[in-house]
Amino acid sequence: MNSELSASAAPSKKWWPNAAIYQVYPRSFRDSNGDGEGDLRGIIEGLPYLASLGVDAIWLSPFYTSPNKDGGYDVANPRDVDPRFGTLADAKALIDAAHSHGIKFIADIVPNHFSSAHPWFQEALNSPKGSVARSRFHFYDGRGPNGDNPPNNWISIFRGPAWTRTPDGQWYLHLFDSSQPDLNWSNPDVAADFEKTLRFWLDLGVDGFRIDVAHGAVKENLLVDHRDPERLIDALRLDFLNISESERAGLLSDVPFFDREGVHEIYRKWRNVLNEYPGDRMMVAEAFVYPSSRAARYVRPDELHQVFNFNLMMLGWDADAMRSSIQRTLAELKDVKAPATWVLNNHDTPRVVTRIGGIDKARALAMLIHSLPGGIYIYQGEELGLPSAELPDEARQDPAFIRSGGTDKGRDECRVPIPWKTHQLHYGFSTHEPWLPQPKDWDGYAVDVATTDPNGTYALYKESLKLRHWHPAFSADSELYWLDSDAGVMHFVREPGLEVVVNTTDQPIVVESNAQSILLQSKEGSELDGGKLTIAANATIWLQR
Ligand code: ISL
Repeated sequence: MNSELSASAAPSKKWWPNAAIYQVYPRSFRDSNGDGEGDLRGIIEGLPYLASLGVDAIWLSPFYTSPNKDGGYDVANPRDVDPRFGTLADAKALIDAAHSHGIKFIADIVPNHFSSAHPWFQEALNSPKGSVARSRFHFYDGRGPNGDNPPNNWISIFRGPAWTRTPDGQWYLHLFDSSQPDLNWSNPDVAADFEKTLRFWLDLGVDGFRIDVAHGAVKENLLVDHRDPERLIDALRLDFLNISESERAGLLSDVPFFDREGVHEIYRKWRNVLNEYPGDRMMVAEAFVYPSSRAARYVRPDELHQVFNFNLMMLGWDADAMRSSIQRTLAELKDVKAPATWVLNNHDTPRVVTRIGGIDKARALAMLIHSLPGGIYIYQGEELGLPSAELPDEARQDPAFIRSGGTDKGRDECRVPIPWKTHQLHYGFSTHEPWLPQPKDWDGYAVDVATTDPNGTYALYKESLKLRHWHPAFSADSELYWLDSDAGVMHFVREPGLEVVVNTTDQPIVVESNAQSILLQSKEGSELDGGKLTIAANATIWLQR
């Protein structure tokens, strides 16, 4: 038997190490005022649903003042609410309402860039070269005759040049859309402003922050060309499969705008700010860095609390690959004594059902990650078994689609508004045409059906989250032991008392097991009899030992 300690630290009463955190994409969750876009009051209306599902916390993608060129990740005022989502009073009401349901609240914070509509950027445009106002961003003269060429050859993550020229001839850097100028963290105004933002939301009662592009705030070699900027962007995409592991490794081993040493200084300071506050506040980093051992550096004891682990999102339904990925993640995080996180999809990626190839595999995969040591993230609609939506190009709004000239379809397909009610206009999401069209065949996924179907994906998630709360095997210090298993199978134990078997093959498989009973299964059809477990094809089963 191969023993492996869980990545979790010592026994802990903290709320977040094992939490199930539900990501709300506010624009698409629920619309309370009939304008076709979700809003904060709509989320308040949806809280009983989330409480009944059993989530521990919600994380909201940005709802701050924004021209909304990149779904609110273009922030024009990080300390106010965009009118499309409501008011600051609504935000306070939502935080309080979540707390009254026993649900924690995590806000999103975007340190890599502001919106070009932010007063600082407007001031920079109206200030001379070399001014303090310009030094809050990355303004440089261009190269070549008259400075007509950008300062370097970097490509934006949404494609097209990473530099845009201003009327006086200087260029500014934007790793994302041209409406998202990158901030210059070597200007002390930037750090001071973000500290103000952290305190603003902490004072309002948030329990933590999700940090957008946490690995990007600090840049190096800003005036040096990259050897292959187009391919570098391919390598950075989570869903880009047309690249070999060795090519990806070569390109990602040194990205001049990501994972620079200076970012850690920022998060050590932020940690000190959070430590000043009462209660158990936390931060989770979106830090997609390579190799994955680098991610552990973001959760050293004096830095952030969690880092998203996107590794399983890049793997197919392959038992060996998933097992090694899980083992590697747990080992890497054990060194820094931070709990693992497990993520199957988010607002930037295809939905898991679509990516992995069907609902059976998606349910089995969910039960696999729900059984691992650490915290889980659930993206809204995942619990309904929603697939990615098909969309006509005219409907697409993602800057990744627009800037790539349509070669990149963008991320709108996973952002389509949630269906709440069967056979109702816009599935009860809104009384108005939703901002992205919903597919015609989503009646079967609607919340009202899902919550009454005992065999549905919602029921599976609800039962799994319930077990995670009461079964002692899910405590933070529970160990995980791998058992020997046949090809295509993962078999492990978490003490005390939980045995997990995953069958990734298309055939039922017989596995030896001395378990006493079946706790939960992703699919009907498994049987436990006289030391033998017959597990259905493409299924995960939890057993009581
Ligand atoms: O989705 C991607 C490419 O199309 C990723 O590379 C993604 O841009 C990257 O993970 C950073 O994502 C975050 O920051 C972006 C924002 O568009 C994403 O929605 C957000 O999750 C810029 O703020």
